[in-house]
Amino acid sequence: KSHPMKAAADKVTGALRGDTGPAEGIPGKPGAETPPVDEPTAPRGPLPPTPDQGSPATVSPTGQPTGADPSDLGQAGPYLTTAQGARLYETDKSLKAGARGPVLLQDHHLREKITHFDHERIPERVVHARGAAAHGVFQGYGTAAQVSKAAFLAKDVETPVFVRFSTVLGSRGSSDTVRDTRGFATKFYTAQGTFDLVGNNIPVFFIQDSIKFPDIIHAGKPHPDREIPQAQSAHDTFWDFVSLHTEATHHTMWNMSDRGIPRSYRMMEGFGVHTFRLVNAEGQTTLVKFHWKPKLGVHSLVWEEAQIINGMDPDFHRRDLADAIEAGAFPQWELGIQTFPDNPEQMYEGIDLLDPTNIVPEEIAPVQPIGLLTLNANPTNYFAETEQVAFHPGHLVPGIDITDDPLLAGRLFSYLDTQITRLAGPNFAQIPINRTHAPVNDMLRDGFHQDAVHAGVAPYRPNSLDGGCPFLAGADTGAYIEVPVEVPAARKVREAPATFSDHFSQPRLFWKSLTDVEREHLIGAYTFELGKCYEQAIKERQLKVLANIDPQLCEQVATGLGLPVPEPTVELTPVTPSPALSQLGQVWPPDGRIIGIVTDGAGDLAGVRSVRQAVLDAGMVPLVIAPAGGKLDPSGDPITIQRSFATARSTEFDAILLAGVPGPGADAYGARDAKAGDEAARAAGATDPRVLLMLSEAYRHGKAIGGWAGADAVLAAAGVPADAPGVIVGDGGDATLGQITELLGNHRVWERFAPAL
Ligand code: HDD
Repeated sequence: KSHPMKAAADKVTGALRGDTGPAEGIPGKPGAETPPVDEPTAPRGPLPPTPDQGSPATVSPTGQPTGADPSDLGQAGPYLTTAQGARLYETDKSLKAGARGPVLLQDHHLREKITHFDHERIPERVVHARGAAAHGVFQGYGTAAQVSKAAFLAKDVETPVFVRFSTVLGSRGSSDTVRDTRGFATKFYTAQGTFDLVGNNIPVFFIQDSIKFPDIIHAGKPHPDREIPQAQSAHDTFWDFVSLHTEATHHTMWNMSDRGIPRSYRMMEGFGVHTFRLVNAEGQTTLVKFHWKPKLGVHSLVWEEAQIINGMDPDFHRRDLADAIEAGAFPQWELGIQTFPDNPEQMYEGIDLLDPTNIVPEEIAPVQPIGLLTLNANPTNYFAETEQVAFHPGHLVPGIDITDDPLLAGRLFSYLDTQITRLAGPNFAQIPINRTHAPVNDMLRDGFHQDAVHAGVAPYRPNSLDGGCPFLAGADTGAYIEVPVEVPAARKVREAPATFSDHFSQPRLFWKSLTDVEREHLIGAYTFELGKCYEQAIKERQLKVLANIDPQLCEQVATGLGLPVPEPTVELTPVTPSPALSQLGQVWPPDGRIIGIVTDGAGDLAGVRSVRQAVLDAGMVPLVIAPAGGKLDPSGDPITIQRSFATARSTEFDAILLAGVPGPGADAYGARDAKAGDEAARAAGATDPRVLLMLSEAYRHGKAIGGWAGADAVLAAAGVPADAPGVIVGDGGDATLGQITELLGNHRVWERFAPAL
């Protein structure tokens, strides 16, 4: 049978056989004629994947109907079978010699079931083990055409994507809201091959050279003796390392800032970190830094809130992402680039672009939008997709190339290497989530978990037996060709350039660019984390690092630790603040924010109904909270209760509305809440303590609070001044909600945090 490639290949076999010089007619070689692109790249075997790697959208996590094809469901047929397809008559009882007798070794079904189960887990990622992911689409704006020939960046081209967010330090089962860097890894399934942008929510990195990656990770992970603490940097080995290794100062500072505890994956920026090199159709190159800008704004938790959530809902970010997508509130980010001329020095305004501990302020190199990312589908199966997805910074497409950033170099080795252990062999590119959407025609063969049944006898090139050799592509036929950059004559050395040695002026720039509230949070974080260290010498050494950033920062942390304030050892050079580094000062849409509506379940149901509708109309998510679960007004026009007083906690809500909760002196307990222990409180006419806790926390965490119908008394009982900023006691639901919505534009009521600075 003639292989589809054969005709095209025959054209060149003659030229190739025994020929070592440039072959006539081979694309990419000088003077070559261009054959049709698809012929030499025709796929073989079971690849390529389905047109869309998206989930079949069969089963919704909450059981919503998804219009699934029954054949896509977990249980596809009427009979349970073994892995070999033999139908089973019993799966709950082992094969025994008599009902009370010993279990028989010949029970193949028992052994197959248990053996498979025994091997269900694979090693977790050595870093970024905990994550959550979603499918989506990227749409190019076409604005990058001048600087990159990448086809997926062209105007209106839609490219399927899979994005995985993660924490770095914790194990797979750790908590979402720990203080840590967040991974933001995007797989673009482009027509020219897969492009992975494997970034973080922090634009700089701890180290300037990948050879130090094991050091920083060993220091950040739990102590090797007791394996504590889990998923956090508040311990001796982390601070020991970063205080000794001052190039980590900038990244550490971002971790201690509000960026280390994002409110949601949907509300964080992403950064490619390294400087990349783009190349356009004319072969001209431009250096760039990639940025993801969230449409919902950049928001964070406050520290106490993050800690409460660790216990209340360790899956907070994972749930938030999945719920938003399921509700149709698709999160969006704009991809943007900062562009710099590709000069031989690779410096911009005195900033070394190859040093990954540097940012370039947006004020001197604006971020120019080049496309839109929309996440619109949850994974169908966590293991198959989120756990098995394998990213790699070396997955590049024509138009995007790398620079000589020494941190990137080691990454280009590490990601492929780590997957071979994690995904058990070299064939993980065949796992559905990792399959490229471009036709594949490689000569990689065999190995563990080989899924393809490759035909032919000649997986080598040149050959004459298997229909000839596949063509090599050229620039005009879509080949990935590395930019032929000049490598300056040099000596072989283990050295860093002198420009890599300023470790303090960029952290100072960050500090100076923050508002007072953000600085206060940063001081609090340093004080907390260093306060958790046992070794005095480590705290003192880190204070010396802080003294080299800013005297005020150092002094405040030293005061919190009860330690003397050291003198700086470097000159504190002045910096020009970059307002873009602050998370405050911009107004964002309230879309998708979560509003808790608290009711006693008996009072103002009309108010609950109307405010609930108004929240929905404003594009936000209302959650009705009542003393017990079920429905309000079950026999009339029922309202579903989403949270009871037992399951609700302030941390889940961006704002709280009191829609009729009796204050002290009234009977605060609905008839359904008849716990014996509450009798005394009921007799005293107290408001439910869980409602009071919710209000006092929301107040302390700077959240908007609204209410009517007796709200004053409840607020007073919770210690919330009714005339405090961001507390609105009105007489009607809609007007109050309008004011709350406005407050949410700033994310929190910042005036309530009274900075001591
Ligand atoms: Fe890395 C995973 C981001 C430096 C070695 N890294 C990993 C993930 C993200 C990043 C988001 C998770 C991917 C996923 O969701 O599957 N890493 C970064 C960024 C870095 C960085 C933004 C600096 C700019 N990483 C870095 C260095 C090395 C690694 C210097 C090693 C020399 N990273 C890995 C890894 C991981 C990984 C060991 C673990 C699991 C994986 O790759 O697939 O290869």
